[in-house]
Amino acid sequence: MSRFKFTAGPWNVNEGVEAFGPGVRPTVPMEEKFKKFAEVGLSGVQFHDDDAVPDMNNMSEKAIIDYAKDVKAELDKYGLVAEFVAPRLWMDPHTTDGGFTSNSKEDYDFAMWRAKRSIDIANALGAKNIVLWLAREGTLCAESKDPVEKIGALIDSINDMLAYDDKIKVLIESKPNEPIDRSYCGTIGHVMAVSAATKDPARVGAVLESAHAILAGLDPANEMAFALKFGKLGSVHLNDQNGCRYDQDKSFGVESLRGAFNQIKVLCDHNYGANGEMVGLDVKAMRTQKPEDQYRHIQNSMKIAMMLEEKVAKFDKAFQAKCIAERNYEALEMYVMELLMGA
Ligand code: GLO
Ligand code: MG
Repeated sequence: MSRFKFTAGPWNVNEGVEAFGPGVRPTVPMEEKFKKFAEVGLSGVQFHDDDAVPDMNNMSEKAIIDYAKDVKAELDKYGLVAEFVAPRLWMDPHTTDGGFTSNSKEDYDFAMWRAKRSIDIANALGAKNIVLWLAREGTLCAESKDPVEKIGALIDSINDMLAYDDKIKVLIESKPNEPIDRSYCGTIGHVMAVSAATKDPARVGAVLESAHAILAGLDPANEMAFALKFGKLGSVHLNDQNGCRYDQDKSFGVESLRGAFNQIKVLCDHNYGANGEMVGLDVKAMRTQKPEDQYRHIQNSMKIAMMLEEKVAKFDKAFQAKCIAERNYEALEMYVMELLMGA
């Protein structure tokens, strides 16, 4: 049994499309994903706005809400909750140059329309959070935008979301690059600063994804800790990453077991989840994986997280205190290694 409630997004079960090759697995219908998510032990689902309401660009505001209500009924059927809704502002032609920081007023308005519809969809699904993964908010050509002005535009857009709904929380998912070259919210520190500059900082928090911290050259557990200190860690995307390259979304813990242990440790030590926060697994199956067993990466990630929870429960705090008192960090480090290796 875990202390955490785990979630994943429909995009975490996919066809295996990448930049150098097409899909290799058949598309799985949404309801089938819900059914499987429940079977493998997830508590909830994370959504992009158009995962929930695929044709939303061509629908009225009322039709979007009605459609989302039907999705909610399907979630109920499988005993799942909706964790968040994220406007997918990286696929549409209107967001080629970003949305909230686009140089085009029309594109900015489109992004705001999607953000507000995301809030409507979140309310229909019973989700308390909007997630902003700011995929294209930044530059491909550094001189194409005034970064000071654009960070202001991002803050304005969040203020507009907060004004649209007086309960919704906005969580920014930091990432330093990809698909954009230079992003405006690369780390948790950036997210905290943006949060503090909004009209209601208590409703603007962060999502920390392990791989994104590694891409920024930072330690995921330390990044989580930073947001936890400010009471602003609204969600996490656990996964793993083999160094600084494209965003890999590997199963949690498969590259750095000690790094993964420290993520679970900081979450446990600081009672993450006590206010309803969930643990998202933003993991991708290898392209080699066959459709018959294409939920395995989610199951593995959850299992590793739970095994690490047990390691955290076993962690000998008295021995840690002794090592700290004697300033014998070599002994403490070896203790952690033995704990993880089962020696
Ligand atoms: C990609 C992100 C992405 C988001 C998701 C939710 O790098 O991690 O998977 O988490 O779109 O907004
Ligand atoms: Mg993510």
